[in-house]
This record gives sequence, C-alpha cells and structure tokens, in this order.
Amino acid sequence: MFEENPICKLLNIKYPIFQGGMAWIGTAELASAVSNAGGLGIIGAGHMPPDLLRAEIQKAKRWTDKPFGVNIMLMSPFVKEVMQVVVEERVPVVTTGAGNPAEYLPALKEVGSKVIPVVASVALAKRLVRSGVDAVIAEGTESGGHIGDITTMALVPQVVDAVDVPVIAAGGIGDSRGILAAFALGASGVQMGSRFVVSEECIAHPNYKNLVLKAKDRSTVVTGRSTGHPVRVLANKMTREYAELETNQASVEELEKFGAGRLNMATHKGDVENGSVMIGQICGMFHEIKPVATIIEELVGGIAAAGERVHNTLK
Ligand code: TUI
Repeated sequence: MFEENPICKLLNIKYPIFQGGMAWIGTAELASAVSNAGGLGIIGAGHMPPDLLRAEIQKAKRWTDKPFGVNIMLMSPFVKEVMQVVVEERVPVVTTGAGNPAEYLPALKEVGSKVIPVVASVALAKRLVRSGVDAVIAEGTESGGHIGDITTMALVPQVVDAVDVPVIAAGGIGDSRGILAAFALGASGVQMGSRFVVSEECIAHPNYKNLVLKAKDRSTVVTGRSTGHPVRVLANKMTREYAELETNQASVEELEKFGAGRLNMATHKGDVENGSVMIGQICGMFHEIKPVATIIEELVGGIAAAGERVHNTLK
C-alpha cells in the first residue's frame, strides 16, 4: 500500500499522513512518535525562539531515524531566525502557515529541504507552485487554530485542479473515512492535528485533552474575524469575553493584547476557561486518548473497509 503514492515517494515515508505542526504541543515527542509510526511528524515552531526550536529538532533527530518536519508560522516574530535554524539543521521537510514563504525558498531548497506550505486558497496555491514548492497542504476552515474561510470539501478539489504538484488535504479529517474522502477529492495525502492532540504522546495538559474528549460537533467557535486573524477554538469563558469585546467595537490592538499568551495558558497551565483551546471541528469524533502508533494503525487499517463501503454504495 502507498508504494506509488507521490507524497510517500517525495518524502520517503510509509504513509501519506502528516501530523499538523501545532504550536506548543507539536513537540519532538509527538513528531518523533508519528514519524516512527510511518507518518510525517511535524514540530510546530509557533512563536518559539530559535534556540528552543534547535533543541527540539535535535531531540527529534535522536528519537527517530525517519524523516520529520518543522512547521514555521510566518507571523512569528522570530521567523527569520527560525528559518535559519531549519536551514542549518537541514530539516527534511518544512511546512509553513499563515503567510507566503516564497522569500525563504532558495535557502531551503539549497540544503535539500522539501517545502510544503499550507494554503487556504487556490490563488496562493498557484502563486507558490510557480515559486517552486514541492507540494501544498490545502487546509479547510474546519481546522483548529488560524484558519481560512473555504471548507475542505470545496477547497481541495479546486486546488488539485489548479496545480501540478501533490496536494495534502487538511481540515476536518479524523478517521479512515475522512482519509478516503480526501483521496476521492484528488488529494495524495492528509494532514491531521486534532486526532493527535488526544494521543498519549501529546504533552498538552490533561485538562486540555479532557475538554477535547468532551467536545461535540458544534463546540468550536471562531474568534478574531474582526482582526483579520480568525482562530478556531473551543467555546469557553475566554471566547465569550472576546465576543463581548468585539461587540463593543474594541480596537485590533486591544483584541490582540487580550489574546496574547492564551494558547500556552491552556496547553501547559491547564487553564481551559481563560486559555485558548485550539481544535478543529472534527473534535466531536474523539472519545479516547490512544498511543500514536495505535492511531496510525487504525487510520491505515480502516481505509480498505471504508473503500468497500463506498464500493457497495455504488452497486
Ligand atoms: O497556521 C495555521 N494554523 C495555526 S498557526 C497557530 S499559532 C497562533 N497562535 C496564536 C494565535 C493565532 C495563531 C495556530 N494555528 N494554519 C495554516 C494556515 N495558513 N491556515 C490559513 C493559512 C493562511 C492564511 C492566509 C495561509 C496564507 C494566507 O495568506 C497569505 C498571503 O500572502 O496570501
């Protein structure tokens, strides 16, 4: 299975399943577990300072001999320095989020890193493919964290039709059915974040994981639409206060000040009422914390049965 899959061939991995590079919780522990299980583990650089990122990359190199990636948030205040770190460390795969990575491509390609940006529109996908990226991750608005506004169902086939590089689908994918659906839309691989939040290897605070396990299909809301930086999170005290500020026409500066530091408050301190509990809309599907290896085995193992169901529906 997947011997001829373009993503597996491009990256030299067993399964075309990426773990989304989540800020604060996409650590070397999680990334190396996913890579060891045959997927692509990705360290989330978020707003991490360069020295910390280097330490995390070096841990991942000790804990897996398989390819892994680093996700660079292009809105990070340290973006230039962290790009320098991934170049020096010759990280095999670099994914980017929340912007256009074109200016960093020459340095990354020079050391042989594969560059795979996250896009939320056809226009950006086309522009980046012209700049020479290796593949694109088409991420729908069902995702957690910083999001675009097109759904995965609408975005993926339109990106697939617009570009001639492999497409990885992201947003709202949580099980084998979702993976099969992504392939049906023309994607060659998938990226999943939320499913890996509720894994044993994820270092998120138990309060964070437990709230995700209790969440239902309509438990997430989007904050920050008025600032131009929409972020999907679980509804809580923080999102209610944020909505009140938005209703009272708070300035972008006030809203950004209110939001600062909220993710770490939830992921590490476990304050899931005042913190930002970023998660995708698929979170209602998860009822159990499992080891990463089990999650990946179940995902891959269920694809054939899901395909069989599709086949039967066509009869
Ligand atoms: O980046 C993400 N998801 C994230 S980043 C993050 S860290 C954070 N911390 C605190 C507050 C806010 C965020 C949490 N989740 N996903 C990738 C992604 N990229 N989604 C959407 C985009 C995107 C949006 C606009 C990519 C490019 C873009 O336009 C850039 C351009 O130049 O047109």
